[in-house]
Amino acid sequence: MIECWRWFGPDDPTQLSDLPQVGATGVVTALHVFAPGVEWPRAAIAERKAMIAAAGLTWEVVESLPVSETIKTQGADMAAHLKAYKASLTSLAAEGIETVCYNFMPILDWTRTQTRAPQPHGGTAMLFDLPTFAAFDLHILARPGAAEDYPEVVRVQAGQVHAGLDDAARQQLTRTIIAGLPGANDGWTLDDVRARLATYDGITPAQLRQNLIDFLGEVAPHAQALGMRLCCHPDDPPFSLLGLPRVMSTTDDYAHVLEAVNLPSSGATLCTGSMGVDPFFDAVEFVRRLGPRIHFAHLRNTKRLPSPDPARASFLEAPHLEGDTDMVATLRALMAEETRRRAEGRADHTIPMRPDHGQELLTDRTRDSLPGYPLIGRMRGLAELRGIMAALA
Ligand code: DNO
Repeated sequence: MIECWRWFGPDDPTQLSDLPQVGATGVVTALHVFAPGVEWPRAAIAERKAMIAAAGLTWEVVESLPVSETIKTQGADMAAHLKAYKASLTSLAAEGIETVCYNFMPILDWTRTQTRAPQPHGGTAMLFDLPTFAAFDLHILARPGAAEDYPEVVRVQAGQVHAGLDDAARQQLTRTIIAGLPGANDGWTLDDVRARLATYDGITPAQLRQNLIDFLGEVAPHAQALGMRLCCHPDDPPFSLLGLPRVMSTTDDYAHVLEAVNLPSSGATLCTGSMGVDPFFDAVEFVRRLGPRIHFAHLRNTKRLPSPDPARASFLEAPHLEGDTDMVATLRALMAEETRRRAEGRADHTIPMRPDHGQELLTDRTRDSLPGYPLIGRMRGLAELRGIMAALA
């Protein structure tokens, strides 16, 4: 595996020059200043690449080259956005960057209800609590029709959660859900979300899946010709939120889309944390079925918590070896896939991975860090994963 680290660019509180000490050789980053739908200029890509190379590291994966809402909904400017997407791919390929992660989640990217929940060991972890999310949806966003999306027991608990929130707590929850997570929709307001929700009126899961297939039908052949690998990140969490369709939540979802656009350049990001929230998800089976098309791995762990809705779990971001995913079995499967690729003579036999997220531990709590992306917590995760990889090798 190529051991990578997500770095958010020059504003990231962790410096590139720190990364050789954490043990990573590869960098996962994006040009976050460009809005979805805007072409990334080749000069800006080259500048970022040089910055990374100057620290003795390699830019292994773009995460993300975001797919605009216009593309997801097939809105009016779609042709221009697709053109920009392909142009960005062309420039990335020209700079030698071949792996590009994206997601197809409507409106909200990854979602949590608490970013720093105190843990018994003294550090903090991120949390998704379904009744708290429902309190936001039903009582803060006050989305029309939201009540139909929750069983009564969830509505009752959501009412109790909401009654216990003061103004500051309501604002905090709103920020956490819609505007607070790195790489997501920094800075949206409730009204922005309401306006965007309206653009999904009438878009069923089947339609959104078709839109994803249409998007890939356009960009995957282009990526293939450039020798690139696109890898779709799963829905996080792997179920519908705010009444929106989500279509990349299960292994079957991936199998369907990768079959529909059956090119090596159309691949998957295996994210054990996102998909592992689903009690039926089996990471080893994912690798067995889709191994040749896995272009990137996010290794992190989640622990399901009791939830009043059996179809939508609450969960905690666990230490990397302590959640519901069997990390040893997952790495064994991924490393077997690498061996298979080597035997086949594939140039991309080594799969980039990164320790995804981490709990805030020790000095993380006194440093500035982005939610989910603390230095020490992720470094602990990477160290544990490296230990497993060394033992398996
Ligand atoms: C959260 C991340 C996501 C991910 C995007 C990929 O930490 O895993 O923000 O980067 O969904 O497009």
